[in-house]
Amino acid sequence: MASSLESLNRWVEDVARLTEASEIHWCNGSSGEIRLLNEQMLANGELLALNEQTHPGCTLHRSSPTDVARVEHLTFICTRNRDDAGPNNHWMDPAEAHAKLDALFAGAMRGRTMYVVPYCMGPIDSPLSRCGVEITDSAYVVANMRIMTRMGAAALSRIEREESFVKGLHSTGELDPDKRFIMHFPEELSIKSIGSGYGGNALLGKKCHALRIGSWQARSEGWLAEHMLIVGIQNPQGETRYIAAAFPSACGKTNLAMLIPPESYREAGWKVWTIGDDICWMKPGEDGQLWAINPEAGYFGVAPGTDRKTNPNALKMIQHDTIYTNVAVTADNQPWWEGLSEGQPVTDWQGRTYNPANGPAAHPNSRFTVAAQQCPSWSPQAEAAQGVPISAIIFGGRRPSLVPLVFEARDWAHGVLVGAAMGSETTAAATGAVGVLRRDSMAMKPFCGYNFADYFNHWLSFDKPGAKLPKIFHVNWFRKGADGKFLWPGFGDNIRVLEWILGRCAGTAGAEETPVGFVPGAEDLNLKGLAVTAAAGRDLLGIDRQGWQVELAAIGEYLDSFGARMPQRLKDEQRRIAEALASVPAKTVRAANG
Ligand code: GTP
Ligand code: SPV
Ligand code: MN
Repeated sequence: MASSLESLNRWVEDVARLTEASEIHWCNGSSGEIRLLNEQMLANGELLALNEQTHPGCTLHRSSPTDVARVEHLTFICTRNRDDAGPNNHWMDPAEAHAKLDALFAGAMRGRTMYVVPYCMGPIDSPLSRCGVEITDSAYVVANMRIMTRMGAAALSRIEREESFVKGLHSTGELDPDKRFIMHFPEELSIKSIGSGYGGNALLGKKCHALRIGSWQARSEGWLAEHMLIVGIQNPQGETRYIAAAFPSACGKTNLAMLIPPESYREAGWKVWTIGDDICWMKPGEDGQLWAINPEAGYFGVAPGTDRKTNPNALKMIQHDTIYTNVAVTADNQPWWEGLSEGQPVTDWQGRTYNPANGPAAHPNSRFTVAAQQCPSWSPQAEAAQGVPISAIIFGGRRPSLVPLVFEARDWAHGVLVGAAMGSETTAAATGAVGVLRRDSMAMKPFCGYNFADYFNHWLSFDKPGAKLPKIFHVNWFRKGADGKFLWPGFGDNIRVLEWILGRCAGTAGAEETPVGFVPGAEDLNLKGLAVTAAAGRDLLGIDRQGWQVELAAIGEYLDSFGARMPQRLKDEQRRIAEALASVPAKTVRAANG
């Protein structure tokens, strides 16, 4: 058997020949290496220094103004059989995709250094972790990968021991949106990305590997690769329970992962532990529970909206040794974005003198890159090789109307339908219109590397004898009133909803049974000290039967759009709920606790 190292060396040689890179740099991940790279980037303007007194070790990167977000229309899954990619993905024949991309990569690194970046997704000694190598001509990508993954010598030696690794080839190319493609070859465990230097398009360990290729590997190996945060909630008895939550891009994962509970909760002894803010890999353990790791080592978080009042942990975490991308700066060279209550922007994200007529000072999808361990609520369990056991899975999205603050699925199959039926308004994390409601199953619409129908089937398959599966819930922090304002305060107060969720898991919290699922009554949620009016409370927790009938019909159409591959089990579940909604409303039934 040819060793992984031989295959890696051969690939590196082939790529160097194709791209005509003038130099090859194997990254070892050392601090000396990154210091040198940073000095080079500061010298050539790829990075700009920020105020060293207020933000030691922080830098700013301004991307090309047309390269500021993921590009879903240019992202492809290239499987031999088109149906394996499914209607949820753009598809291209693998041979055609290779030919197209190789033509673009030919000579693309002329005069540039080609960095070979070995990385490990997940704790270096975890059986759940998987390795990859990214070849890139962007030093900015290397600097980000060093924060976001376990990058360098340790990853390389794991790769030497293992049979396979994911090959990711990246070049910024000409940063031309017309010559930009993000291609995935799950059958070959490889990725080719050209024409973008931005986030999920370029840091190939993240969405490309850990989700699109990862979800494919997960299906064949019996685990799940999900767009989920992982958070530990410690109750006043000192017990910590772990929750995984899938919200679409820019819908609150980072914020929930590091929330600070309100004072009354802190005084009572509640504490929050951050494991991950974007991606979760989980696998059934011998005990039947789902055990989860965060495959990432850092956070690539949304800057706008991050403030002392909303997310003080994040604000503290990004005070030093952070790479900022596309934020604005103040007169004394501090990073600034909309929603930050201190400071005034003088230079916008494109480096122009700030003028409100040009739009926001920071790009709405401006980001910070920071090591996970800098988070004040970072949990040492994030390094645990076996991961953490998941007690509850939460789905959620931006739903200005209809969907209540929280509800619980009856069982696993219903929960899978709740995830599959998720809808959310689009955000600035991807190019295109913002605020358009679309289905985003399990928050994986842009990230599932195969046919959603097969993916739902894979989810359903976890429900088998001996499984101790988490309960599944749905939340909506984004319900709006007639005045267009959010009805729910959100952020730290979301712990009130998590308390109910964990109470349901423990069998101690009450609920009302509705066709949509179990919903807390006003007396089941702790709303003490909140300015939520009784009317807002009714809106937040009520079920509008007529509205839900329309929703269920739309969900039925959505399931049908996947054709014969859609599992009958989910269609049955949809029909069961639609019929319950259409029947004469029974008197509210108080569900037994738990
Ligand atoms: P990605 O990194 O793109 O996957 O995003 P994310 O899901 O981690 O979203 P994030 O936590 O960064 O939040 C995105 C935006 O939503 C920010 O501007 C937040 O301020 C805002 N937000 C997060 N949580 C809440 C909440 O509970 N209520 C309200 N109203 N806004 C929130
Ligand atoms: C997202 O869009 O969901 C992100 C940012 O987390 S990116 O890395 O660009 O995918
Ligand atoms: Mn994300």
